[in-house]
Amino acid sequence: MNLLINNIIILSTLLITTVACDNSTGKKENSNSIKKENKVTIPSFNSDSAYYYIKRQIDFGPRVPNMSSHKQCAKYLTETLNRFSDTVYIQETTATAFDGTNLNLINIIGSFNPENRNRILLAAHWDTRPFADKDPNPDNFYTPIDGANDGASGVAVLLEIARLLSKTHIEIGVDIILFDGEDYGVHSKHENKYKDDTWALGSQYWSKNPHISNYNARFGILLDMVGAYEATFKHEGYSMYYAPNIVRKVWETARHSGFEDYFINRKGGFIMDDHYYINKYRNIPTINIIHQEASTEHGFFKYWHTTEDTIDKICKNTLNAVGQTVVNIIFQE
Ligand code: AHN
Ligand code: ZN
Repeated sequence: MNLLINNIIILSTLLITTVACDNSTGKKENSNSIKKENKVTIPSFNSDSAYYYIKRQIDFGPRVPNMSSHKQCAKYLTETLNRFSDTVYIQETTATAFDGTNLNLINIIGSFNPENRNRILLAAHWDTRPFADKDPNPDNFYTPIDGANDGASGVAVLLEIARLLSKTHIEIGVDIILFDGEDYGVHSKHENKYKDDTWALGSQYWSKNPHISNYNARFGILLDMVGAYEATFKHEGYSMYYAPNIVRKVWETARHSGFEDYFINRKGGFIMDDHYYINKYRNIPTINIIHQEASTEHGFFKYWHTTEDTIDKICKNTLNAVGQTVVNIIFQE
């Protein structure tokens, strides 16, 4: 029964692989080549490009499930990942929200070297919150948000990484998963605001029904709110519980790359997010790079779940710190 609902479309196959192996020198490289490269140059993350990918998402309007702007953005993300990766999978499903709304969700997955069993999973949520329930103005409590930071920033960093990977030959398998329905969690003014499992609906579905049965990866990295000015990333609770070695590895790499002002070696809170379900249901040790700060009531960045989560709050240096750190992780594996 599940398989009928689990509507997976494989967009491109091996044909794309050969084309995607064009490297930056313009020479065609055979993916079956036994010649080993001994010098690997780590590509430079381009934060202008990542910023542009945020702008493109914002321009569709709020990416709230069931809205036309959501559908249009899904098409854009699918086409973009299809240009950069070897294979794109679209996973469509429906889920019931906390208020009974039936949501049409789309998880979008771009895979590099799909045949390699040695893989890394990178993820972010692409949907945006349907209501600004943390807005200082109560008139906005039911207004959808732009989600420049909360949503678009993580996706943009992953699209830029996909672009870089399309120009570089790598051996390792990489899956970029854009989850839907992360931010439809229970409204803070709702009668039952501590209802379980109302967040991260797309990743709950994927974790129980991965795009490839028995899907596995060595580890996973989730990006959430990675674009604000003066962002601070602390050791998130579930990440430390399920994947302490990955947290240490990533924070260490960030420090060696010169980003210790962003990646702080301090304990953060436990955040219910996509990585929780990947750990719980798929047993893939997955961490969350998420902006947490002590100065706000909710512990997130100042404009979290407000109508002010807009592109003017995005800082290219922050995008670069996160993007280059993740690129360095991929290339040191
Ligand atoms: C909770 O507030 C329970 N989780 C936050 C996860 C989240 C929302 N990330 C972005 N938006
Ligand atoms: Zn959110």
